[in-house]
Amino acid sequence: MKKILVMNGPNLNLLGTREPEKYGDKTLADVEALCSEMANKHHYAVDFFQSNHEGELIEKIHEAGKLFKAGELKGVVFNPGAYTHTSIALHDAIAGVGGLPVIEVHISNVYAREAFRHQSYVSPVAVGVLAGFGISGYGMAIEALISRP
Ligand code: CA2
Repeated sequence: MKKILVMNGPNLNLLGTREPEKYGDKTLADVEALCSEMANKHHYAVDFFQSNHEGELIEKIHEAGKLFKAGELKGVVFNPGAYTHTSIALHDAIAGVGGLPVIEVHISNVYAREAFRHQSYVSPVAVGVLAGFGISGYGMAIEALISRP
């Protein structure tokens, strides 16, 4: 079965434990279950990965690039957390693997928050961006990825 990689960056392992007013009360395990259900419905499998380390996220993108080229991966749904707003290295990793479709997801509407969250280094190398739909955004991103030719 072809795969979709769902990646989450720093602090998203804390989902559902604090700040429910910003990020809701669902946990990362709930996000994984939602993603698997959505993907399985369309006969795709999900590889789910979270890291608090920029280098590990970069290495996972490199690995995803290889799997995409081999025809084993449809693409990536990626919530880069705060690295969205800081990481030229993640931008370069996505650009560097060439052609890997990445959909950027944010649980909160980053454009309705602090100005420093309005800049994304990932958006210019993403095929699309979803923000502000809570964890449902992950499901929407999976459907968007699958509907791509
Ligand atoms: O809205 C999003 O999904 C964000 O990517 C979440 C990041 C934030 O830095 C981005 O600007 C927007 C923060 C993730 C931290 O998640 C926590 C969840 C619960 C409790 C504490 C942190």
